[in-house]
Amino acid sequence: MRMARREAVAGTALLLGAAAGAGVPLAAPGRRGAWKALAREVRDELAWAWDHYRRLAWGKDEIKPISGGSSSFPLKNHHLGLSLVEALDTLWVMGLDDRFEEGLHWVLEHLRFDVDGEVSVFETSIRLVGGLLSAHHACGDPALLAKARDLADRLLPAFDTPTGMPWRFVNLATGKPRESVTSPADIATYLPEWGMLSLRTGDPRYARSAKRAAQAVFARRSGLDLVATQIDVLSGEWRSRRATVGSYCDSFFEYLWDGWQLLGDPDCRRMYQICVRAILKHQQRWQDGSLWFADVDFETGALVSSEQDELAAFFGGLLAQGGAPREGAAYTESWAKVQARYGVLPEGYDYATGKATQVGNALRPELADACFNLWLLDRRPRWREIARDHFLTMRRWNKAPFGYADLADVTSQPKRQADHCPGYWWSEQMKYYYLLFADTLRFDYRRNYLSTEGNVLLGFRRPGG
Ligand code: DMJ
Repeated sequence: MRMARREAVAGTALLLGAAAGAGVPLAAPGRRGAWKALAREVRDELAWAWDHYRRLAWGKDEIKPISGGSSSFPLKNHHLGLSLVEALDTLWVMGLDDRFEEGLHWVLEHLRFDVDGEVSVFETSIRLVGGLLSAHHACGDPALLAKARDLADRLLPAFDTPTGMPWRFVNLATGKPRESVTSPADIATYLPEWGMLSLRTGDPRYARSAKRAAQAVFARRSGLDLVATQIDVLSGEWRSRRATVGSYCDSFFEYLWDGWQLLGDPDCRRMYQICVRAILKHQQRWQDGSLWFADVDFETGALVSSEQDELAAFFGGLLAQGGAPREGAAYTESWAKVQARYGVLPEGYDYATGKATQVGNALRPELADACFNLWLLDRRPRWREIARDHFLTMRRWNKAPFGYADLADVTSQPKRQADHCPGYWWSEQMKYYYLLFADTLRFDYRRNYLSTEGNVLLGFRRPGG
């Protein structure tokens, strides 16, 4: 979509403000049009990337944005249109209706899950079950709900364990599970999607399995109320001692809160409060005026590591949602400082040494996710500004010939790209930016729910509906 001249100028002013780090009063009265112009720029980028995907990788899981090739995930050597499914509700909320319709058509005509191959239960659920459910929420087509249900039915055999915690992988055709040692995030990131499935189909098995799995992790917390990163779902024994808010545990905490927020389940709120109180007590660290969360031994609370996963950057938004807005804001500001320093966040950062420990960037959405959730709560312009910088630096560094790419090294000059675009790019940051900047009538800014993958399960407004 082309911008009118006035809007283009406003968009450029935003750009200059960010590039110069000039602290332009972007949210002052009268600048509303500038944010909307930026939203159009976000939409233009998504449409541009979709058109390349349409031409070069239609129905494939992931486009390779530098070479124009493709890669499969979550199955090996078989494609399920992952990026297409993840993009659907983003296209819809942006009003890219023709593209939404062509994607929907592909799903209805070509997407089948009867494949003799093994998938990660967690990744398949958050991305594909969630993507189909949010597309169903957008347009109401019952075939989308049927497909989400078919896929969840193929994942369900993984939950058949003595503890109720699911195996890590399952075969979509045979239901054969594999890998009993897995993480709290893999085990307990189901409730919102599977709760919605139960509500919409009337079949309680989905919500029941999801809740039982979350409760099983919670029941095994330590005396300090902390959980660790690895557990055996057959014996129920922990296989690690490291408590973290990053990778392996992140969305376990998120979905405890979400079970309350979306489904109104008070057990989930209680579990969330107990877990997060313990994190604030045992993992909170202040370094040079910045708040971080250390990895600690889950039974003694002793420091294990000061290295932070970029994945944990979402946690500021969650803290604020769960009733700790000061800590949520401070933690998000800590990550914003790292963003200001590197331009694009590195995958790993050590707050004690002030150095990047993993220099790649997998086109991550977490800081924009936190900004979105904080902004929904307090509407402070600061969150929009951090998200704006996230978008502009991503456009500067991650944009490749045929789409958006991971970075192999955020510290090199110039930053080095890698030939991969993850499916979540289509579902997460582009949607967070757009919703933050657009003030769209298609979204209810007061009553909504976005999943860990950015899938909108509540809050869409149909035009004229
Ligand atoms: C997404 O798939 C989800 O947000 C998940 O919970 C963890 N992070 C990736 C994106 O980085």
